[in-house]
Amino acid sequence: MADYRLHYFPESGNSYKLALMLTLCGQEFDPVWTDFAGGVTRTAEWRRTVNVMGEIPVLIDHGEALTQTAPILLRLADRFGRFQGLDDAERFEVLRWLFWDNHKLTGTMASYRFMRAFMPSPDPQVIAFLQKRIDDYLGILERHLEARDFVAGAGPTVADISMVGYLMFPKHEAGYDLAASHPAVAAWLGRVAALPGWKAPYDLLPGQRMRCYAG
Ligand SMILES: N[C@@H](CCC(=O)N[C@@H](CS)C(=O)NCC(=O)O)C(=O)O
Repeated sequence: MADYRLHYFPESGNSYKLALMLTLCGQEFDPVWTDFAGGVTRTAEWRRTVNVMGEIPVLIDHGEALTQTAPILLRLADRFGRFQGLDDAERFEVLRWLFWDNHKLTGTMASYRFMRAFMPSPDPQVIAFLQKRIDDYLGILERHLEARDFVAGAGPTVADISMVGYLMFPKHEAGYDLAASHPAVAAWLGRVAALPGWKAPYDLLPGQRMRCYAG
C-alpha cells in the first residue's frame, strides 16, 4: 500500500490540488474513487467514519485521515521542502493567497462549474450571480499576474498549486477561454503546466466520470 491514499472524484479540483502536489513532489498515491454524485459524502456513515465535514478530498497520510487542502498542502510543502516560499515574506503571501483561493476563487468556481457542467438544469439566476463573482476574481488574478510569474513568490508555491485547481480542467466545463479573456492567467497556467512531472486533472484522477451537460 502506498504511503498516501486519496479519496477523490475525477471532477474535483480540490482533489486535483493534492494529486498534483504529491505528483510534483515525486510521491505516488492510491486513488480511491468516491461516489460523490451518488451522495456518499452526504451519508451519516461517511461523515462519521471518513470526514466529519462531509467533503472530498480526504488524504490518508501514512494512516492519518486529513481534510482541507490548504493545511494539507502546507504540511506536504514542509515535509518535502518544496513550494513553501523562500522567506517569511513569501510565506505570508502563500497564506494570503491560499485563504483568498479557498474563500473566493475556488470557493465560487467549484460551485459554478459543478452547476453549469454537471447539473441537468441549473438555476440561471444562481449561475449569473456566481459568474459575476468569478469574473471579478479572474480580473483580480489577471492584474496580479501581469507583472509576475507566480502568485506568491519568485517561484511556484502551494498557492499556485491551490489556485490552478479549477482552472486546468477542459475549458468547456467552466466555459472560460482564458487564453482569449485572461492572457496573464493563461500564461501562468502554462508555467505551472511546464513544471517537471505536471499532469492534467483527468490524467491524475481516473475513473467513472459524471455526465457533462456543458457543450
Ligand atoms: N475547503 C475545502 C473544500 C472541499 C470541498 O468543498 N469539496 C467539495 C468537492 S470538490 C465537496 O465535498 N463539496 C460538498 C459540499 O459542499 O457539500 C478543501 O480545500 O478541501
